Amino acid sequence: MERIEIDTARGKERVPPGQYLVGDRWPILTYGPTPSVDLRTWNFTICGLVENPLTFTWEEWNGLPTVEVKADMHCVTSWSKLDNVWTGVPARRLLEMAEPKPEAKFFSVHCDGGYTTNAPLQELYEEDALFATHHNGEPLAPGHGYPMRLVIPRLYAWKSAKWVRGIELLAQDEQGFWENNGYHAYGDPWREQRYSFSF
Ligand SMILES: Nc1nc2c(c(=O)[nH]1)N[C@H]1C(S)=C(S)[C@@H](COP(=O)(O)O)O[C@H]1N2
Ligand SMILES: [Mo]
Repeated sequence: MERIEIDTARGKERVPPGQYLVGDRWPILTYGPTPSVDLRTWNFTICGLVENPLTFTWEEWNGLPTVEVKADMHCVTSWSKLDNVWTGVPARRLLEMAEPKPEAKFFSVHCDGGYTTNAPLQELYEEDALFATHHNGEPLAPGHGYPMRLVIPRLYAWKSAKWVRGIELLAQDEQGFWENNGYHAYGDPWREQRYSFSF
């Protein structure tokens, strides 16, 4: 397995402005109830502007190559959790298999429970973006996204969708749940892109 240790801050100050550290604690931040997931019917799809739309069963998903990524996590509500070790499928490997069309510039994420989020497609090519099944060597707890979540460490954690079931590649940006409710479309913690309005 490939192992990547990420300087999430990319040489900038490690903890972004306005954030505090939670130490070993790991808050659960979910809008609505924790969905219960049945692995026998679970699948994951990649669709939209791709040459090869793909669907994986849980068994197929577990046959894909994995990576281990050590990275920090920053929630827009101001907590940060450092040095998380995530294990899962590198997002860029998935894109290689699906072959995005040239006009694909954004993606939208769909989750059990109806949550959605969005970002530029470029974010999924970053070496630390992955679809994770494990955190610090343990399968994800139900509240943290079991069986699988997206992790995009360089953006605020609302982009790291839990219980993820699919991504759709798009030519135009399509706002997700929090983006439609006042959060920033992009969400860079070092630029404090918390909200799409200013006070
Ligand atoms: N499906 C789904 N994913 C989600 C959320 C959610 O409400 N539903 N909350 C987001 C927010 S706001 C944050 S900060 C992180 C928190 O992840 P955690 O609960 O594992 O700490 O999950 C993100 N992913
Ligand atoms: Mo959050």
